[in-house]
Amino acid sequence: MTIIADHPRPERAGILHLGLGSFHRAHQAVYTAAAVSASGGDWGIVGVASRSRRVVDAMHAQGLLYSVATISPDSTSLTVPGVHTDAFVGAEQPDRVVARIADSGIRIVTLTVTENGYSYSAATQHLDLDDATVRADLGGGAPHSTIGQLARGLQARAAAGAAPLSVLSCDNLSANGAHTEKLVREFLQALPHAEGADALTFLDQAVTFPSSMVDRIVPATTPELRDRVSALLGARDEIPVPAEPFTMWAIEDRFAGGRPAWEAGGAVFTSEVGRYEQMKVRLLNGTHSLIAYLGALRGVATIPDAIGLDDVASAALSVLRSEYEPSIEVPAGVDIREYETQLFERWGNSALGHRTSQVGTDGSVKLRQRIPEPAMQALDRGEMPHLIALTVAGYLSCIAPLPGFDPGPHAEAMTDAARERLAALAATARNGRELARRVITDLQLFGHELAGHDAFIARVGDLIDTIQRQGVGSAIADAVAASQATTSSLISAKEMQP
Ligand code: CS2
Repeated sequence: MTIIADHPRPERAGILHLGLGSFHRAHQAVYTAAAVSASGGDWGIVGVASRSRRVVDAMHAQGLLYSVATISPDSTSLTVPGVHTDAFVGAEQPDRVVARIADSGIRIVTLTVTENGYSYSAATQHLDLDDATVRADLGGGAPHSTIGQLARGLQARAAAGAAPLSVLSCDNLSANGAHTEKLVREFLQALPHAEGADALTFLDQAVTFPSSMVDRIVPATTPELRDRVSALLGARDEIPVPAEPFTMWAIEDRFAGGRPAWEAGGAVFTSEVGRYEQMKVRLLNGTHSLIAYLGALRGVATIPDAIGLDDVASAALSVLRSEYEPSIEVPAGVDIREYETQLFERWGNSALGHRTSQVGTDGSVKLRQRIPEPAMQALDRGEMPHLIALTVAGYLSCIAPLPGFDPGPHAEAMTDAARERLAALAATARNGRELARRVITDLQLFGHELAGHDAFIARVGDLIDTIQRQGVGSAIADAVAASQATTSSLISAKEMQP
C-alpha cells in the first residue's frame, strides 16, 4: 500500500521552504494544504532540508508524502498534507537553493531554520561577521548559511529581472521579519559595493519580509510512533510527524507576489503580529524553558511529567503572571486567562511525550529571545524577576554545572552550541555568582542590557548555588516565595494609594 494525500497536490511550486524539519511539515504545510484545497493556486512547496538526507530520501521514497499525527490524551488522528512538489538537501546543492530563489515561479521563501540558523551575534543582534560560514559565503563560494543563501538568491533574482518576492520567517524570534531583512541587508552591504548594490535596490523595491508568529508543539518522532501511524494508515510511513491538536499562525499581510489563502487553515492575518509574537515567545516559550530545566534537574524526561510536579507548576504560574504577562500587550480578541489555561493543558498533554531535553536544547539562542526584555522591564519597575533568574540558573546548572555537580541524564542530553564555552567557564568558577557574572557580563550571553545588572546577576548566582548545593526543590521554593512576597507588597502598595 502507498500513502495517499488528503487532497490533490498543486501542480506547480510557488513556495521555497528552507528547513524541511518536523515543525514545517506539521504547521505551514498543513495550512498550505488547507489553502490549496479551499482556493487552489500554484502553491506547491519545494522543501529544502539544511543538511540531513533522512527526510528528503524518505519523502522521495514515499511520493513526497508523509502523515501528521495529531495526538491528544484521548485520540490520534492522521492527515496527509500532500503539498510538496520537490525536496532536496541545501548543503549538498547550495547553488540549487540560489537558483530556486531566483526563479520567478517562486513567490514566497519561507523559513524554519531555528533560532540558531540566522547567523547573528547574540550580543549585538547584527550579522555575525566573525562566523566562518558567513565569511566564506561573503567570500563568494556557493553559500551555506541561510542568510547567505537568501542574499545570493536575491542577487540572482535581481539579475534575472524576476518577479517580486516575500521572505517569511516562521521561527521563534521577535520581529522575525524585520530581523531577517536586517541580516540579509547587512550581508549585501558587507559585499563590495558593485556586487551588492543591485540586490539592495531589488530588496527595497520588490521584496517584503512579513513577520509571523507560529505555534504548535511538535515533539521528535519515535520508532513507536512510526509503527503506530503505519498501522493506522495502512501503509508504511517512515517520517510521520507527531503534533498537538492546538495550532496557531498569526501573519502580517504584506506579500509582494501573492500568498496562499492560509486563513482557510485558521491563520490570522493581523497588524498585531508583534503582540502575538511577544505573547507566544514569552508566555509559552519562556515558561517552556523554565519547565524544561527544572524538570530535567528533577530527573524528569518529559514536559507533561515536569508540569505535573506541583512546585514546577507553581513556578510556571508565577513566571507567567508576575514576570511575562506584565511585559506584553495582549492582541485584540485574545482572552489572556483562556490562553494561559490552554498553555497548562498543552504542556500537560501526556500522550505527546515532549521531552525536557528537546525544549532545553539550544538555550543559549532560545533564552536570548525569551528573557532579557521581560527581565529588564521588571528590573526597571524595581522588581526582581525571580523566576526568570531561576530559568537562567536552571539552564546554567544543566549545561554548565559547577565542579562536582551532576545535573543528570536529561540535562546531559541537551545540545547547545555554547555548551563547551560555558562548561569551560563553569569549570574554574568558585561559585554561582562568579559563573553568572562570567556568562551574563563577560560573555553577554543575554545581550548588553542585562550584562550590567548586578542585582540580577547575584540573584542568578545564588539560585545556581541553591540548586547545586541544596537541590532544585529548594531553589524553586525560594524563587516562588520571593516572587509572591514581591507581588503582595505591590498589591498592598497599590491599596495604600489614595
Ligand atoms: C519549545 C518550542 O523547544 C522549544 O524551545 O519551546 O519548540 C515550542 O514547542 C514551540 O514553539 C511551540 O509552538
